[in-house]
This record gives sequence, C-alpha cells and structure tokens, in this order.
Amino acid sequence: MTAFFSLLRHPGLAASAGLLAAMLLPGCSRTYGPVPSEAQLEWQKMEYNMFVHFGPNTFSGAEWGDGTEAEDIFCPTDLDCRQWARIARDAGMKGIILTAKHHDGFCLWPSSTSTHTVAQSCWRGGKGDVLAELSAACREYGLKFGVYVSPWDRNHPAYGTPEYNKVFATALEEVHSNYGEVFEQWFDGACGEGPSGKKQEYDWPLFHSVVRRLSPKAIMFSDVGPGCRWMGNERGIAGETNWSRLDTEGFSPGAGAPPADTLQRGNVHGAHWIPAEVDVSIRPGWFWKESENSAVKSVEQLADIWFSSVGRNALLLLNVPPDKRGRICEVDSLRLMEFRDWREAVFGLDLADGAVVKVRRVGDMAGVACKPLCVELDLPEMRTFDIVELRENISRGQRISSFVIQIPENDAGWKTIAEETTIGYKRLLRIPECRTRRIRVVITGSYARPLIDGVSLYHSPVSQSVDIQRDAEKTTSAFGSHAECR
Ligand code: FUL
Repeated sequence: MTAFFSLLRHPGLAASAGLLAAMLLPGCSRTYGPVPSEAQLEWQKMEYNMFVHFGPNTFSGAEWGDGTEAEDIFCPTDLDCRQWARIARDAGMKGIILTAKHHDGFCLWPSSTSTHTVAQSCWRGGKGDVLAELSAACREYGLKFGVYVSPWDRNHPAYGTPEYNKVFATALEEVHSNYGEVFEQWFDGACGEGPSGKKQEYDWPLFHSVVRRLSPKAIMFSDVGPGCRWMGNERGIAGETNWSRLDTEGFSPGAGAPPADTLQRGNVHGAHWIPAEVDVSIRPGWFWKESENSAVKSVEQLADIWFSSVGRNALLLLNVPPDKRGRICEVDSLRLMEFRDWREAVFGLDLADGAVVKVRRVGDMAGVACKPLCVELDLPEMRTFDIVELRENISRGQRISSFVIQIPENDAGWKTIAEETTIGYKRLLRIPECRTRRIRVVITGSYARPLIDGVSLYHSPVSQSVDIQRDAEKTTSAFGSHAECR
C-alpha cells in the first residue's frame, strides 16, 4: 500500500484526495515522448527474474566453450527443471531465462539446424529436451519462460557466412514455435573472435521479424533493444540517473553498441522506449563451478544489487547456475530464500500507510517545463524509516528529471536529506534514519506534468543478521528438497 492509495480509499481524507487528483489527473491523457508498449509495462512490473546458464560449460568448467566439446560432455545426472522453477517462484521471481544456446553453439533442444545438440549427446539416450522440460515447469509454477540464444556460435560450420543468418533464424523459429509463450528473447552481444577471427554480418531485421511473428509479446533484449537494453556492466549496477529511453540510430548490438555510460543512463531525449535490464550472477562466473560454491553472493551484496537495479528503474535478472546434476545447489537456493526473507522484512510494512497527502505547486524554477510539485506526507504519528520508495507513472512517458526529499527542520523550515535525478518505474533511496511525522518530495525538474504513482517509506530491520540466520534454519526444513549439493 502507498500513501496515495490509502488516502484515496479513506473517505475522511477526501479533500486531500481531491487535491491530489486535481493536481495529477489533468495531464494524464497526454503522453510525453516515447512510451512503453503494454508488453514492456508488464515486463517492467516483473522486477525480478532468474537467469540460468547451463550447458557444456557446466561440465567443462569453461565460461566460453570453444565449440569443439564432445556432445557427450553434456550429461546431467539428475536434471530437475521443476526444482529450478520451484526455487525461482519461492524466491519471488516471476520468470526464468535459459541459455538455450551459448557461444559454444550447443543447443539444449534437439535443433534441426545443428549437429551439436542434446540429440547427439548420450543424455536420456539423445531424446532429452531441456527447453521442453523448463517451459513445462514454468507453466506449472506460474512463471514466464524466456530464452537466451547466442548469435555468436563457435561450433556451427556456417558461422561467418551469409548462410548462418538463415540457420540462426530457423533456430529462433524452433525455439519460438515449440515451447509455448516466450516472454523475453535474449540476444547476447558478445563475440570473442578477435580481428583475425570469423566475421558475421548479422541480419537483425530477419531475427527480429521471426521473434515478432511467433512471439509478438516477447521483449527482445540486446545492447540496443528493441525491447530492453543491457545496462553496461555485469556487476548489477544501473545508473543513478536512468532514463528508459535510448537513441539507437547508428548503433547495433555487440561491438557497435553505445558506450557503457550511455547504456547506464539511457538518453534523456532518446527516440525509443528501451528500459534497462540488469544481468548479474549470484556467483563470480555465469556457469556453475564447484570452486565457486563458497563464493555465492551474500544477502548484503544481493540487497545492494536490489537497490542499484530494481531501485534504479531497472529489472533484475539474477543468474543462478545449476550444477552437474542439473540442479540448483543448496547454498544458492538458501541464499535466495534468505534474500526473499530480507525483502519481506524490509518492504513488508509501508510506513507511509495512513498518511494524509497534500500536493501543491511551489514557486518557479528556471529551465523546467513545470513549476516544482510538492508532495507532502503527514503521517499518523512519529515514524522511523531509512528507505524511501518513489514510483512514477511511466505509462505516459518518463518525465521527472530531478527531485529532493525533505523533512522538517526546527519548526519552521525544511531540511533536504536526498537530492536525486530520475525516478522511473521505481526508485529506492537509502537515507539516514529519520524519525518524523512529516516528509515531502519536491519534484524540481520534469519535462511534462509529473505523474507520481506513489510514495512508500520503509525501515531496515535492526537485527537483520539474526533474523536471516533464524529464517535460514526455517527455510532449510521448509525447502528440504533444495538442500542437496555435490
Ligand atoms: C555475456 C556472455 O559472454 C557471458 O558468457 C554471459 O552469457 C553473459 C550474460 O553475457 O556477454
């Protein structure tokens, strides 16, 4: 619940609600700049998905296989996609994206386009299909199913020739025809061929047309979209300023991508709506390695990533790689449950609930299209919090370019405790702990009438580590079937 929504439901606070509506609604029907499609809006609301890197590298220990691996190297002893899906759902994720084909070219489905697939391996006598198992598991657990299909292919003999574009398009056709709805298509931009390696001119219009035809709602990821964009690093950090707009003219995925800082921040006046996705691994590498069982990210690290991804107008795609059995290890699954418990402890109680909200214009500001908008929350009593969440209604474009957060100082004035730029779908700010009855957000810069969807206040749990430990014990028994690792 938010301050705004609770206010609108409270008849006793109708005057404030009316004021809020009067201030916010008149500009609602007009759009500003590019706006998200319905599918992009739905995608943004997912917030948190699982990435699964799995394939020959899981067995060889490589991060980038060179494509010469024998097919029999792929031999999971106890593959269980239902376990992946159960863990993802229990962790609070909404979808799973699997590396259907990584750079080594090995296809996790029996593709007609290649002789380097599960069909040539001895796994399940060559009759296995990981995509079929995962898509069924996702349906069973109410998750969306997505695919990563690497354009760079170190195995396929046609790679480096125009013929390969047809091969890749057919591979996409198979993936998008046979496994139900695909919510996201990942096009990785990596290519390590080097100057003297094979050169492939990708036919992006062809690839996009296949996905659009077969999965019209799928969000296409690449460095430059068109559905969502890479945000420029693999550490889980989106830009503090993060526009969901990007100029793509003259750029392409991979070597032709815009500079990393542009991917981080987007373009304030960018021509296209291409929001950022933050991909990062729960381990140092993308693929499972026994040596990294002790290097799974801590709850604290995951919390930092949450603030720098979901809390900065981006979607978090967290990689959790299964081991050689084809199962997610206990250490990873437990950490995901601890992290879920941490989020529930922090975000479970909105301290803005019950606030009376006043919205009004204040003063004039040079260089901005609108007068600053002040959203003031009068809380039912003194409350203590150290996190502020702001949500902009992005359905009509991303507008807000700067804001400050203030609390009363002495009896007369206001003290600024945070000064930031963009909000977007969601902005989370960690602030010094405050105890106050009043707090206000002043939108100091906006390219059109600012549309705020809500303000929430939270308090980090004090005895976080103790709670997490206790909950981890609870989690072990509740999720007993996760509790294995070899
Ligand atoms: C990179 C790839 O080279 C890595 O192996 C991994 O798949 C990561 C998500 O994207 O570009």
